[in-house]
Amino acid sequence: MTTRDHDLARLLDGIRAGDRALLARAITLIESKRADDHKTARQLVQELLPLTGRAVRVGITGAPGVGKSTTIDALGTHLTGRGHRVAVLAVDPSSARTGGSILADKTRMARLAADDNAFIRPSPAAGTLGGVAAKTRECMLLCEAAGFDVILVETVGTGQSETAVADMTDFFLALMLPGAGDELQGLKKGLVELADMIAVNKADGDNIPRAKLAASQFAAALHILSPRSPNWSPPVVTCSAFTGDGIDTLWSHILDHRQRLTASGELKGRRGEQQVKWMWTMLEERLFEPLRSDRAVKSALPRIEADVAAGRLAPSAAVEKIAAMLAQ
Ligand SMILES: Nc1nc2c(ncn2[C@@H]2O[C@H](COP(=O)(O)OP(=O)(O)OP(=O)(O)O)[C@@H](O)[C@H]2O)c(=O)[nH]1
Ligand SMILES: [Mg+2]
Repeated sequence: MTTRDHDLARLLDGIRAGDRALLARAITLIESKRADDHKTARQLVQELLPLTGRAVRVGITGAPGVGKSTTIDALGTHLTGRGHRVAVLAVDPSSARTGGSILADKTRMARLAADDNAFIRPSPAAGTLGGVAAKTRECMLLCEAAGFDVILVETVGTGQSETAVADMTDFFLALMLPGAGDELQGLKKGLVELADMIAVNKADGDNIPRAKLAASQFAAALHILSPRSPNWSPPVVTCSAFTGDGIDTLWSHILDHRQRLTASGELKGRRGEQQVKWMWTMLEERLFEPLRSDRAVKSALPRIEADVAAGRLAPSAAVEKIAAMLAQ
């Protein structure tokens, strides 16, 4: 047995036993940029695949500062209190996520961070969205294999990362602020097509009437748009991550959704489609890899781009040139 095989066996055993330290180490392997680690990471995911798929996967989005992390802390703690094991992951491709903001996340999720039945993993360091999302998805599988039965994935409210997270979760929750009337704050068509529930957060103190007003406006707006699923009309609720009001209702809607989509077979279909999409995303990443790693191509690209921009080189000729370099 090589050292690598030995490491793999140790990680597999550790994850199966629900060991969070070894889970964290396995995730580091998944996020590694070293080619030889990739192979071990693939083996790890493949081996653990039979233990995955049973968790409730929830994506949570919303504008910066809307209270995603605080809500995750409240919801997660509510769930661990009921015997669940909760893993929190993040997708943030802009992620020049510094130590500072990771620390900020841990303080926003102070209760969960100290909870033995929770596991928090910040977004992998910057990469392409496809890359970051693929890694998050693999982390999710490892967490499931380690016995976490609820996965909460936080993402910033930008269109592309929202789609990526909706593509890896069963339920997509959009958080909003009580400031009603502000052109229905980013209630963009795209988001409505993804959201399985809208929750107006910070419904506490003086905010309560404004939160209720916002909720009724969102409900009216949703009414005229066609929902994501034929089996589910997205509810609009209010909550407060501070007081905990409405947090249990979030969960009961998630369970209700799960029950209906399971009964209709839609959940199974959704997950199947997600698997296929995931395959394509990984294939694209894989095919693009030589472009990013081939030294000759990398050093030639700026010049080629400049030539194309200046009209000295036709785009089609540039493609030929690059393809020829890659084929060498
Ligand atoms: N009044 C009130 N404030 C809240 C509530 N939830 C969060 N906040 C505050 O809102 C601010 C942002 O909270 P976060 O949980 O960090 O928000 P976020 O959406 O995760 O922010 P980013 O990750 O930076 O996009 C913090 O100061 C929180 O204390 C709430 O329910 N009520
Ligand atoms: Mg946050």
